[in-house]
Formats: sequence, structure tokens, C-alpha cells
Amino acid sequence: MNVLVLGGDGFCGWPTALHLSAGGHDVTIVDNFARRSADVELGAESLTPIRPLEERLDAWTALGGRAIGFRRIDVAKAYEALEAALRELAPDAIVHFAEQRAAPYSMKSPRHKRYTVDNNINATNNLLCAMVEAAPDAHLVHLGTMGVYGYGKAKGLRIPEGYVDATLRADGREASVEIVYPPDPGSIYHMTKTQDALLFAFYAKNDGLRITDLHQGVVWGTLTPETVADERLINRFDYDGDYGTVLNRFLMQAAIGHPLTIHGTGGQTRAFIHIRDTVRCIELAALSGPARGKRVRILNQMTETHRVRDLARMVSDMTGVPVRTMENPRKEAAENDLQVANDGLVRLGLKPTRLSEGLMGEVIDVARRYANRCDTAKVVATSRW
Ligand code: NAD
Ligand code: USQ
Repeated sequence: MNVLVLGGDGFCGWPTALHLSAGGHDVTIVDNFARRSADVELGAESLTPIRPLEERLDAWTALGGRAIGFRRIDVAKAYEALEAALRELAPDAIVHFAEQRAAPYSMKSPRHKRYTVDNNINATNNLLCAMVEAAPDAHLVHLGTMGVYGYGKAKGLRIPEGYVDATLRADGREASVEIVYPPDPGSIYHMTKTQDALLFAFYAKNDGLRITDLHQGVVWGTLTPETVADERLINRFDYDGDYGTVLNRFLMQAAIGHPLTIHGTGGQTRAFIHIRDTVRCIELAALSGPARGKRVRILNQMTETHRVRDLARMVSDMTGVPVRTMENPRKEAAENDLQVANDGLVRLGLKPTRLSEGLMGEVIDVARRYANRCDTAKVVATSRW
């Protein structure tokens, strides 16, 4: 495949670009370094010393990898450049990671809310619009989120892959229909993903675009077989209160002896996936798109669910670092259950990596190695809503 990876300098995008390249695909990364700019804005760098993208790419080719191309394009703003790149590169598949992805960041202030909406929705609409003009047969693989489903409505049901049977009742009549699972976002960030979904449905119906939306759970881990080949290929490790995600934060906190920061009762149950499985899922999805004219294919990209306090307890038992419950900075259900169908990716060949002490220990080792880069003032989450 000839693949474009939008957002290929980020936490999921970089190891995905390497994995696809190692798998024999031709890869071009598109990025505007918005995430590196957010590091500067927040004064909180990746725990791991990520190298400039050019150095990463040179290191990959020096180690014998297939050359990976790069275009610096703001997908949300530079429409003409994006359309020209699609025309010139004629991708078979486009993987779209290029959005602002942190819920706490999206809720920090009016500026952050507006930026997240402008960036994410315009990026997706620009891409779809450019595909109609310049790459109508390409397969779009978008990284969405499990958070679009919300955490309150399932009432014991397994959350299906995007669509659900429903009965419409009006004027004393009933009609059976299949609808998109009712969206219920918990932050401005998650809300942008529910808006993306409407754009996808429209462009698939109106223009016959081939689209897969992957509803991914919280990603944990940091290493993949490709990123460990050389320190210059190292992946991001976000630990701060805005961008760090829960399990990696607990593992990093354990590494530096900081009490594990449970929000509220820790009764929130979430879906999880290891970064190694993320990159495999993207390849499996990209190789198997829907035909033109078909509805958007939605797959739940997760391997297991866990309650936050159980994860904290597991990490605490492994390391002896205590847990600390704190007032929840977020507006979210204090307790929820969560069961999720992930049959689609398993059918395509995903062999789920389960949470294991070995893999958690690997993350702790990475965090210990770079602990001197940690700014402990950035550990506790400060964005409240
Ligand atoms: P990230 O912030 O590390 O990477 C996103 C990349 O996109 C960055 O390199 C950034 O510079 C780039 N980008 C953002 N806006 C852009 C624009 N307008 N033009 C060009 N490039 C732009 O995030 P990530 O953790 O790699 O997440 C990638 C995608 O996966 C996101 O869309 C996110 O919603 C989704 N996702 C992530 C997780 C997770 O736990 N990390 C879980 C579920 C879904
Ligand atoms: N939490 C804690 N302590 C912490 C950090 C988080 O208890 O120190 C709790 C949060 O309150 C929340 C849960 O852990 O209940 C998950 O928080 P998170 O920051 O790990 O995940 P979230 O904000 O949902 O966002 C992350 C990614 C996002 C992705 C989403 C997948 O940043 O890009 O879309 O996970 S999902 O959660 O399945 O929607």
C-alpha cells in the first residue's frame, strides 16, 4: 500500500508509520507539529527524549528501513496544500490521527475549546473534501474514540461496533431502524469525534468515500518492536495532567514514587489497548476497507476493560507506591460498567495483548530511565470541568 499518515509525528502516529514501513508499505507522514507546540505551551515535555522528525526519519533509513516521506501541512488550515499532496501522492490509504486528542487540554479555557473544535472538525472536513477532489478511491482510516458512546447508556449491554437497532415511535406508529449508537461525549475533545462521525456518514453517502472509523480505547505502553531499534526512534511518553493517559500515568508515578492519582472513587471503567496492538490494528483496518458506496465501517479498537481503581491497586501492589484519591477534576460518572464488542478487528486477525506484569514493568523501566526529565509540578491534573 501507498499510505499517508496524518499526525505521523504523534504518540500513535509515529509507531504506526514505522510499523507500516517495516511491513513493506510506502509511507508519507503529514504533520504540523501542533503537539510539539503544545509541549512548549504547557511546559511539559514527553518523558522520553523524542527527536526532531527529520532526525527520526534519517535514523530509520540509516538502520535499513524504507524511506518515509514527510510533508509539513496544517490539515485544518492549508486545504490547497493538502489537496495537492493527495493528488501527487495518490495514496491507497490515509490514516488520520491529526487532531487535538486530550480531553483535559480541550477543557482548559475558551481558547482551548475553540482551538480543539476548529482544529479537529476542520481537519476532518478538509481531508474528506480533498479526498472527493483528489483521491476518491483511497480508504480513510480515522482514529476515533470509545468516548463517543459515553459511559451511562448501555445498562449492561455490550457496546456494539457503531450501529444499533432501534425502534422509532411517533404519532402512534413504530418503525424499526438501524442507527448510529447515540453519541454522549464527556468533553469538547470527545464531542469533536462525534461531529467527525456525522461528516463521515455524509461523505460516504454523498460521495461514496471509503471510510473506517476506529473507536479506540485508552492507549497504554510506549514501545513497539520498531521504536526500540534505536534511541533516536523512541516514542512519546506523555505523563502530565493534560496529555498523560491514566495507566501510563500510574506506571510513571510508580517509577518516581509519586502517589497514584485516582480521580474520585476510581470507579470509572474504561477500554484499553496496548500501543503494539494499536499499530497492528491500523494495518489490519487499512488493508480491508469497505467498498465505495457502503456505509462507514466502525470498529471498536480495544482489547480489555478495567476500572481505574483496580489498575491503581495492581500498580500499587507491584511497586509498593501508595494510591491517593483526589477530588475528580472532571464531570463524569463516578462509577460505570463497560462491556465492549471488538469482534471486527479480532476477525481481521488481531491477537489481543493483555495487561501483564511484564508489559507494565516495561513501561515502569522506561519511566525510571528518564525519570530525571520529569517535572513533578506537572503530574497532578489541573484542568477542571
Ligand atoms: P498526539 O497528539 O500524540 O498526535 C497527534 C498528531 O497530530 C501530532 O503529531 C500533531 O502534531 C498532529 N496534528 C494535530 N493537528 C494537526 C493538524 N491540524 N495538521 C497536521 N497535523 C496535526 O495524539 P495520539 O495519542 O497519537 O492520538 C492520535 C489519534 O488517536 C487522535 O485523533 C486521538 O483522538 C486518537 N486516540 C488516541 C488515544 C490515546 O490514548 N492516545 C486513544 C484513542 C484515540
Ligand atoms: N484518571 C484518573 N487519574 C489520572 C488520570 C485519569 O483517575 O491520573 C481517570 C479519568 O478521570 C478518566 C479515566 O481515568 O475517568 C481515563 O482518563 P484518561 O486521561 O486516561 O483518558 P481520556 O481522557 O478518556 O482520553 C484518552 C485519550 C483520548 C482517547 C480516550 C479513549 O487522551 O485521546 O480518545 O483516552 S476513551 O477513554 O476510551 O474515550
